[in-house]
Amino acid sequence: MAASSALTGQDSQPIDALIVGAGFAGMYMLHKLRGLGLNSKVVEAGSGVGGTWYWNRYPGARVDIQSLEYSFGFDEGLESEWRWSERYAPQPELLRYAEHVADRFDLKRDITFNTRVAAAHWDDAAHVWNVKTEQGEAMRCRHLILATGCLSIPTDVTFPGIDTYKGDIYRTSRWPHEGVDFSGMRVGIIGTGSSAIQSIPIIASQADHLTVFQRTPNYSMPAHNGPIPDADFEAWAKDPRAYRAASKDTVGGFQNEANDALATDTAPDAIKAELERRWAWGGFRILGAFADTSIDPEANRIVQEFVAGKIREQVSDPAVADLLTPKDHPFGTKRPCVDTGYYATFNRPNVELVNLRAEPLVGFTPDGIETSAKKHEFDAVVLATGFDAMTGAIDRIDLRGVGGRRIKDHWAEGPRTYLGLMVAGFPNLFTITGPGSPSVLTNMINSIEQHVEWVADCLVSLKQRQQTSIEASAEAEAAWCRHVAEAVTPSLLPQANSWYMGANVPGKPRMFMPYAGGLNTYTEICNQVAAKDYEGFIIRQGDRVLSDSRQFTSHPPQGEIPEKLLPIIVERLTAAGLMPAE
Ligand code: N01
Repeated sequence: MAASSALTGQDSQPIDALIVGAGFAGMYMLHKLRGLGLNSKVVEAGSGVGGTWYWNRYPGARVDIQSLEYSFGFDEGLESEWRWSERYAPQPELLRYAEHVADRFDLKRDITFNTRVAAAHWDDAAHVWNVKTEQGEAMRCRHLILATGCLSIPTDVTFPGIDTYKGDIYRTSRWPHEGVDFSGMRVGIIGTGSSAIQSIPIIASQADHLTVFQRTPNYSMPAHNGPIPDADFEAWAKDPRAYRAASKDTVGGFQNEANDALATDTAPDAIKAELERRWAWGGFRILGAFADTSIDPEANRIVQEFVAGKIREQVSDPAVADLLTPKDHPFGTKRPCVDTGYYATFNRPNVELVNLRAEPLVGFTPDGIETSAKKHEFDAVVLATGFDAMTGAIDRIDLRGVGGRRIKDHWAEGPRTYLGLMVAGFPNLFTITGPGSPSVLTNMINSIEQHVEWVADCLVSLKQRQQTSIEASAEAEAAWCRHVAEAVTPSLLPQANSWYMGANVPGKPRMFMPYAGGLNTYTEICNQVAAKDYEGFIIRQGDRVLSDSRQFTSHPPQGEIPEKLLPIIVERLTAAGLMPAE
């Protein structure tokens, strides 16, 4: 198959690997490959490193996994010289950390900034990727590694009349580097996801008046942020290696005191005590309270009611508290938010909540926003309207594999991958934390480390054996997609209209994109696949097929499933056609 015409004609020697994106994934990938003697470069759309933490500079932006765990563990020197100031580091500190990593490992000399990849076409004759940037540069590489982030491309959402609006519009995900001071302003914000929930308390404290336009409320837990308690730091510092290993050996890639007990088997007083203890601890801790809340609707309702009670405790107007209480999705089926003072912000006299379900948004006017009930005047409007998650940054690239097949066509019914790492028909293309991997259901840094190390081992293996290409087989890809469905179907996760499901982007196929089987299970599967000589992959030397292991037979370890939950699980798997009916 000849190379597609648009991107041919380069004479230069291909580099070993081109990495797209200089967030945490791209930086570690570069460092790792460099250390292995592979000639690698990075292209990055922004003017600096940091990815998520480079772009999302809105007020209040901070991590929702504790910083002791949301940081690299691959280098003991890096680990020991960095001290986080707070349990949940704020965005400026995370960006400083990213800069520190780049400087410490001298990464910037191999990163081209302000450059966005527009197209990448596989040349089946030369076994290279021909890459073109929006800036007009052409590059050739043997391996193309997309470290483009799961939440990096904002949705295309727009509103009638938005171009007529005379005030300033800010997107949380594209916040001005110089910051924004809302003092004395009338501000409107659209959206009540994590970005809005973090920024609303701070904008409210600056602005004269803040109007929050809510379509769907979300669950949010208090961060109880502050300096890292000495006891926590000491537990970590005693043996960071063991601490990190323990974090990685969990479902979510962070330590969350997972409890085996079932809420439906626990006495009400004991349930309350457990939920109160976890609420007081803060953040995601409440997610691990009981083993059945993610599966059994009755158990989930117990936690929903507890959180609804907490919202009522914090919001003085019962009608506002009721509006802020989610009713359309089970607890934990959208990524819950972690806040600092979110609910109490609605007690401020300068904050107003507009329920867009009752008074739909009509559009923008030159002076502000119009709903079916009223015209609101604003000096500035903030859009916290979310991302084209998991696939947006990948399928916006004109990516073509064997025979010129476009990734958009391959993914027309939802993203299909093998292990969330590779796509059938797209040789030597790797996705870091791609769809089909645990990624956004986990502590991203631990998922990134696992992926980067797996990919690096794979490239070393190819090089040592003088192999030219590796490609997921169609059979293994299909088997993995089925397993991804099997992993999520027993849970309540598919019941929410979440961005995990692609539900926030009109026309996007509905499919649960991340792998819900847990980071620990997933890591074991990836290791088994590699140990079985890259089972499920087709490996070539030139045009000659060396190893054609099309099947994926590695089986995830079976955890203990409480007997009481088995009927629910069997019923859901059977209804989804993933288990034969008796
Ligand atoms: O985006 P979202 P986000 N009219 O999609 C609303 C991560 N993150 O940027 O739900 C009116 O959650 C939309 O309403 P609805 C985290 O994983 C992490 O806040 O579609 N409203 C929703 O309320 C998170 O889950 C942190 O009805 C419209 C909001 O906009 C993910 O990023 C911080 C609308 C979008 O919420 C995404 O969070 C921030 C319209 N036309 C983000 N279109 C940390 O804490 C959309 N909305 C680490």
